[in-house]
Amino acid sequence: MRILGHDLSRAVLFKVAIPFVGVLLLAVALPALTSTPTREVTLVARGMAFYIEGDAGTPNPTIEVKAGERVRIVLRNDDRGMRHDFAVPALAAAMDALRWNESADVIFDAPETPGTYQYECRPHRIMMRGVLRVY
Ligand SMILES: [Cu+2]
Repeated sequence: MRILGHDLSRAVLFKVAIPFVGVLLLAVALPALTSTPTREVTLVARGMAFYIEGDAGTPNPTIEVKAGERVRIVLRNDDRGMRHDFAVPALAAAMDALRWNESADVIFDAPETPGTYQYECRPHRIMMRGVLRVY
């Protein structure tokens, strides 16, 4: 095989070129792997309120996250006939509105400074809102 005027044997190709491509792929994949969300919260929108999945007793619960961590919020809309979304306006985090039985996620980085931020369903923020607490 000739590449750029050099003869490359099959042996050179397998010993040099293929490992090189492997290292390149790893370099590309590594940032994506390290930015995996460290905090995942699954919410359900039901009866005009948010609930943590599996905890039907606490409407619009406080969501606690660590400063600087990557957060993934998954929302499932269990309200037939209603459209809901999830947003943290102060952090410019939002998803498109979901129809009944749809799910979506939004990924954002918690601020580096502890504090509290409002999360909400933008179409129903009077009823559907809670506190995102960054500690
Ligand atoms: Cu809503």
